[in-house]
Amino acid sequence: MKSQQIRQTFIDFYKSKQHEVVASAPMVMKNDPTLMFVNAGMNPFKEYFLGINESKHNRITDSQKCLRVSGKHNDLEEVGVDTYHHTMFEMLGNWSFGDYFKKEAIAWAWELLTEVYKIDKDCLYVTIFEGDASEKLDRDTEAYDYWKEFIAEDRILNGNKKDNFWEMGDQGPCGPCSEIHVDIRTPEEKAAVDGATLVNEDHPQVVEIWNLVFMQYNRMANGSLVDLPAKHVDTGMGFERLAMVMQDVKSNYDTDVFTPLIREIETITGHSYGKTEQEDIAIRVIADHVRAVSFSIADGQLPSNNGAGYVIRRILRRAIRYGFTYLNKKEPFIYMLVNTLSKQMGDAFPELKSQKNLILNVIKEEEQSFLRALDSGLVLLDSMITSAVSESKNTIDGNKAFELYDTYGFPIDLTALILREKGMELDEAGFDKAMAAQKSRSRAASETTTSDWTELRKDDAQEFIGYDKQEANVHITRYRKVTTKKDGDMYQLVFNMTPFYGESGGQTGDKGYLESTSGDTVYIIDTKKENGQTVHLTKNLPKNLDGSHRVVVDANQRHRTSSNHTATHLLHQALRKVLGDHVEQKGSMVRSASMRFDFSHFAKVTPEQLQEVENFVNARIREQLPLEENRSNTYDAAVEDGAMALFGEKYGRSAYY
Ligand code: ALA
Repeated sequence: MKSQQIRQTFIDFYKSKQHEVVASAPMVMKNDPTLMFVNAGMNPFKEYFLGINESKHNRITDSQKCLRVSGKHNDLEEVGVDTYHHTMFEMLGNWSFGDYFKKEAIAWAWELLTEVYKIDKDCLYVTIFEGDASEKLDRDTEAYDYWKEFIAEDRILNGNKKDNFWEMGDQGPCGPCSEIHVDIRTPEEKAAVDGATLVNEDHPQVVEIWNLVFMQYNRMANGSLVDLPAKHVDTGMGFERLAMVMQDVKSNYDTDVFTPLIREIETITGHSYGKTEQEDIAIRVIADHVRAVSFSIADGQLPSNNGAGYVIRRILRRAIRYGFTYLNKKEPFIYMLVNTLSKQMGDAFPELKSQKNLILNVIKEEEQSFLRALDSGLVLLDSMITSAVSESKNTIDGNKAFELYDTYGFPIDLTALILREKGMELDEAGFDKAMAAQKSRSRAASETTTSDWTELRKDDAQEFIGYDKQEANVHITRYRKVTTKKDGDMYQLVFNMTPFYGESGGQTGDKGYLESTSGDTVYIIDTKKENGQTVHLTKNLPKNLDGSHRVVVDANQRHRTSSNHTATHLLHQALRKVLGDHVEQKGSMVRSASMRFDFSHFAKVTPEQLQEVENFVNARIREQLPLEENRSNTYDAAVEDGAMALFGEKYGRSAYY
């Protein structure tokens, strides 16, 4: 089976089990401060697990683009070194929101693997959670009993909390899980060593392919577990690993997901895959990383100097650096792989086709500038070596090496390699110390502690009324404290309904105030959207949290901000008209006093074009177009009517449901 068909078979199977098929959400996370990137298929559905909002469909299936390069789930250092970890990968998933639970999840997983994909039962092992006394959690005998109906008991293995209790992050939804592992070694290898002893032991041919998570707890800020309002299923199958099994090869990189990229790398660099370990690692790193970077750019996250953009820049630099050192590529070449990638995956992920030119240009530009930095770094390192030699030293000071790394982005392993070649040494302890000091500085600066929500009115869902009203009498339904080094203590308040617009779509959140019946007033200094709810930020809590409060939006500010928001859309239209249809919005920041609009275009805009854009926008404003709203339109109908969907945006529920 080709990988396309493997993906489709999964989706079709769950469709036949009454699951709604949805598209992958963008890989770059918005509206969740705990995550930069989607690191598991369940992230976009977090609000349903926590019971904040209700999904229209209680069964969903998809193939979600994931990136595991930061935070709790981080595979970056393994990538390329082994043959089965990736930065970006697809997670095939099926979800039940308060509907079916362990029995069906297990039975269907088994049916799909053994009857549809026809994977040999003798290759399979499963694990169940063995329990954990410190958490007061029992062994998952329920899952054991369901598995027993399908698989010999000596193939059902106990797993500990690390492997068999899945958590999204330090806080949030979690639960025991049951993993399915495959053993694809040769019969001789299997005869020599029992596969059961290799499960979860980092063997490249005895790997986990699917994780069935039985979500039933919420991990609180103080580390305790509380029951979720309902029980859910969250499964994730590694698409590339499944392809390895189905295509009967021994490495993810030997499947048709990767071979076209690897052939192309061989052609461009003149190095063959399968010759030396170092070159193979470099080729795998590049084949993996070009996917991660391309998908991120398509989803609107360009490489930059901070936050998620910096993570992307580092991934790309890791690829450039492997090419530079082990494949001897001193000129940009990774961008050339984008054509192959877009051809191969563009049907399943059309954003790769429509954004191809942008992806290609951004990568090329990054390659050029990093190769230049590497060149300057080499010169600097050379002068460090010369001065060390003139002082008859054969060690380069760790602080200096750190400066090279920190200021010029020069990779430390490259410094070490060059020093070794010149018979010099690196003061590794000094480097590690400087690195640790910097990490602790930046950790302290960004440290945030978030308390759990205090629920005042558990059953009230939130309603947004801000399109029509800028004042309302509301109840506070929940609140919590957030403490950061920068802002000190702040409070987040959620109301049963709100006229406040939470920051989204580039528009900053509303400000205003809340007044209690006693006259006590607190200022609302910002409004954000988080996991599907609107959260109001205040410096203090109202003295009396119960009862009704009058909340008032700063109408002037909102008016100026929404005018600027409209202006971004006019500007977008003008740019496409004047510069061409290739212009895509790449981001925007809409405030009350100003707006910024980022867009893709490959030349400098001339003063004449700029004038034309300005004239177009001004003419539209003067036309005083009548306001025509169609709020309850579905996403598809809106696109049909000519609305423009922007890549990288998740359009509320309508994009999914
Ligand atoms: N959420 C589960 C995982 O990522 C399926 O492994």
